[in-house]
Amino acid sequence: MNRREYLSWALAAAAVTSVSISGCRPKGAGSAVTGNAAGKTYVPPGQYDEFYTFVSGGFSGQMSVYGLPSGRLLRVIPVFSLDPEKAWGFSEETKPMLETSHGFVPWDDLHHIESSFTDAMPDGRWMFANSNNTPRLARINLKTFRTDEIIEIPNTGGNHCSPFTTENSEYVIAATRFSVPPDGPAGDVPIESYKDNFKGHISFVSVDKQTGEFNIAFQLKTPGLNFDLSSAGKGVSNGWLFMSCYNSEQAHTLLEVNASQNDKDFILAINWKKAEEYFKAGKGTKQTNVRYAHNKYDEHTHTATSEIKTEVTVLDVNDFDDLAYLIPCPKSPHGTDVNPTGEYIAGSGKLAALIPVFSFDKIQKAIAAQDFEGERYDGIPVIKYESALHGEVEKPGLGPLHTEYDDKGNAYTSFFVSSEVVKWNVETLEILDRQPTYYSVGHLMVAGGNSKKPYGKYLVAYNKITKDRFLPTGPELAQSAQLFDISGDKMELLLDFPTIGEPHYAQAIPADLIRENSLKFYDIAANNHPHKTNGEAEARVERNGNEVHVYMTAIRSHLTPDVIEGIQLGDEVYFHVTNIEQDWDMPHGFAVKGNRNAELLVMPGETQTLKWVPDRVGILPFYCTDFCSALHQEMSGYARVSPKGSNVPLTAYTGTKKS
Ligand code: K7E
Ligand code: CUA
Repeated sequence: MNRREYLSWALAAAAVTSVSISGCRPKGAGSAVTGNAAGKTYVPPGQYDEFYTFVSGGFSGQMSVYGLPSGRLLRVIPVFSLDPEKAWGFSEETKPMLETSHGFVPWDDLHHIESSFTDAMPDGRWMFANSNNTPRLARINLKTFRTDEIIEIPNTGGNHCSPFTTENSEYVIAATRFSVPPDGPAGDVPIESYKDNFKGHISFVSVDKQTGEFNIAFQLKTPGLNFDLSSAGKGVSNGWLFMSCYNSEQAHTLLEVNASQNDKDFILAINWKKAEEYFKAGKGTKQTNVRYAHNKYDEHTHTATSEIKTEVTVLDVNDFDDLAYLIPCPKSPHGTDVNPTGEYIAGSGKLAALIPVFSFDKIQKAIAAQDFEGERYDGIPVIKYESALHGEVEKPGLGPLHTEYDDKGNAYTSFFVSSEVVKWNVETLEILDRQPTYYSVGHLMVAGGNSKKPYGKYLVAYNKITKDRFLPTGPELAQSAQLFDISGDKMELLLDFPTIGEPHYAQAIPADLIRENSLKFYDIAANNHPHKTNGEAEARVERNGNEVHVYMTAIRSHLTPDVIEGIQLGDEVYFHVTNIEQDWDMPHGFAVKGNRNAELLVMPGETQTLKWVPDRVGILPFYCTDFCSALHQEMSGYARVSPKGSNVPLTAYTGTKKS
């Protein structure tokens, strides 16, 4: 099929789908489950799920945590977003986490989640996440289910191709979605000079083995391609990296048409071990006109810091002859997914009518034999398609996006346009099964499906459209997840459940890997917060100019102090609340009437700060927002605000008034 034929075919197919879903319910839509499906997802009250699943929240900027197979929502973790429930981005301690070189950026578009790996298996330590809009990477600590670190990525416009990690999470890889001129004043160029001035950058962000701390080790500068998705080699292909690229036309306007001209775009194969060698040998160039924020949350001070960095080391792939190779890949590839052994790489051309599967062994042989096309692409050798190809999955469906693998040598590819998941054998490329999704599946996830030994058993399709699946909720309907049992020959639909925001990629981790290490409370003796209150005897108020600092403790069922007088209009009041409980699941909340930010939710052993600028004279009550005991309603107090210059002395107490 040529491009024109294909497009009309795809459009016709899409039209059929949309007619049927906006008209009447498609046949069998509601009854696609068999009798024992309920039993397979039923986790009786009081029992635990088998897997934790970490799901991207798309344009909500959050990450949500579900149990599998129940589909129970366990937690929503703010990452690139504000969360008034947890005061994320509102408390004084967490505000620095959302700082960037552009200033405070309280929102982003989180697409991909990848776990930290040891020996190509999830190790239950961290989750990594990307922000697509203002390019950043985050690290979420699986002991606390909190975002511990965010680093901004320079020379990058849209951090979509990210965060994909190497076999032992030596690096988290982040590549630019939009090629742009490098950061700095030289970026002021005519946009039509794209082909001369726009470049891609691939960042290698190292992860400290002990602490997890990020550091941008180096960047690779590439021709002006748009990087979409990536997968690091593992097993036989460890040391390599495969990234899908579109817009090989290097168009700068009307990409819908102009970036869909070429019959094939590329998968870029990078020898990252070589790149690391060159970097360590000092072959890179220091670029000193970049600015990027590096934000860290310290679990002992319970406080984040933000630092602007100004230097990055860049290696141009064209300065070396053995770093980068292009493999032609049909029609605007999206996912590029390496199988568990590391030998096969599935490409997914969004506009292609087949799935090309490349062989790592053949790629290596082609490189050794210089089996390249006559012309380089912007300096990079192009391996001949046939020389890299293991084979093609024929007529798999319409609009392939992503592929995951099971533990039995099978692959599962999502098809957006034809709304289905297709199972095929990686060796024989034979199609084994197809099941409809409701509707328009984007990413899919097999438990452990990007590791070297997938857990198999479950597949979750993450769908863009739900239409008639759930009760209507106005113009916007929830996006959805659909759980399939993949333990048999045929996939079996078990469950639909809504997601938080738009789901893209997800990771499932066996519950035992995380459960045992989950933190129960912060050790109060190790709390080094500068405004910690060591027990009720130290609770107090202090004035420093127009700043009033309240050193407050919380324990069932009172706040100390609970009577505060002497605050004046024009003051900035900082409530530093220390939860002095040392017991699991015993947070206390804090809110004061008229505060214009959020509540605090303070974990046992932790100190958090709420800034309050009173706007009126009077008595303004405050209280604990988390129903913590039978006398939770009594866990409250009063702040008295007087006019500026009033002679009411600053006092605070609980119980007996101090003289
Ligand atoms: Cu990973 Cu959703 Cu950004 Cu495909 S993308 S769907
Ligand atoms: Cu503490 Cu309610």
